[in-house]
Amino acid sequence: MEKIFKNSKTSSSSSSSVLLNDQEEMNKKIEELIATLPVVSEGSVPHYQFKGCWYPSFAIRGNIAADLHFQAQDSDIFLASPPKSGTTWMKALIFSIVNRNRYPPNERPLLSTHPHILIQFLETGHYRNGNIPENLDQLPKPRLFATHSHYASLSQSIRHSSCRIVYVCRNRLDTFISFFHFLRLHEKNQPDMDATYEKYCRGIIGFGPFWDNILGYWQASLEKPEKVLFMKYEDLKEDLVFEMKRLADFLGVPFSVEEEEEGLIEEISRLCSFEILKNLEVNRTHKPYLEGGAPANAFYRKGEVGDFVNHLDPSMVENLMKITQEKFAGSGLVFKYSIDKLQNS
Ligand code: PAP
Repeated sequence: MEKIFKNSKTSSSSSSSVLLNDQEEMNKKIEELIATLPVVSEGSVPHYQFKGCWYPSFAIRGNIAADLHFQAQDSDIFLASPPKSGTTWMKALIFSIVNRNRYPPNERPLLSTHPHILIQFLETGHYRNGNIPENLDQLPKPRLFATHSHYASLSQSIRHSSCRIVYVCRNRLDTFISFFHFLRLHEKNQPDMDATYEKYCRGIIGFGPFWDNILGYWQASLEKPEKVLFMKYEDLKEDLVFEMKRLADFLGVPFSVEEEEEGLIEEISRLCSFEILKNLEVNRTHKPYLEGGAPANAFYRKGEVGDFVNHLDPSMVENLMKITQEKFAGSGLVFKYSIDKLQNS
């Protein structure tokens, strides 16, 4: 079991109300703050706890920088998700829905650009390594961003502006298996299934604990449905057209009757499908999609609901189901573990 170290210099893990615009000052502030955070150093990379969320070392500086610098605009759209929950798919869908009238079908940017480039993460993209980006104001409106952070750890301007947040999550068993395979694909030291599972169940995993990640957005979606749309991977798999209409309505760009009749929803859903995206040249390569990022093809594995049965033994399934049920008790949250049998929990 890992030791969690807490530096006792200060307990400052809250965001500053003063925005930092100077890179040198930013670097100093980040290092000062990091020195105060609880850290778990065992495993593939150290994890730091900031505002209740565990950040892998490659994301913590970017997250703090975004927290101290990013200013949301009312028209911004955020995609939030725990890792391995359908982020890549939702990036493709959101980008395509919002920009559907900007490009003819054969010039859709998705055909030549990785979804993770079209909508970049704040913490590992725009603010990568704590760098202050220069071009945020020049991004086309609405600006599209992504984050794996918890709702409670989003900067105040994101939570309190009128920007919209789409949240996608997935049943915990498939998410775990997807995560484990992702680590196996690109970690130098091959991860051990039991050790990874144990950390996952304790919540000390990138952007975990998963229950806080999910419950924060679930609660926000119930309190502010005009601000947070809560979606599930399994629902997308089951009825994509229905979910795409729900998404477009929420984003304020509903599909018109003419668009529906022309088959535009089906055209976009096909373009964003696992089979099409996975086989595009830009997504097939083993090269990182972004300098220092994971290989472009690591985001497409099987894309199925229920694959966990092929990898987890029954006691692991039972234990994770039990944790999920306990953590989500009373919330009204239910997940599907198999599309065919509609087995809920
Ligand atoms: P990220 O958090 O690192 O960005 P994310 O995209 O959320 O990863 O999750 C990857 C999972 O989504 C993979 O699931 P699997 O390991 O169980 O196969 C990946 O295959 C799946 N995925 C990616 N694109 C699609 C898509 N277009 N349709 C359905 N599933 C997809």
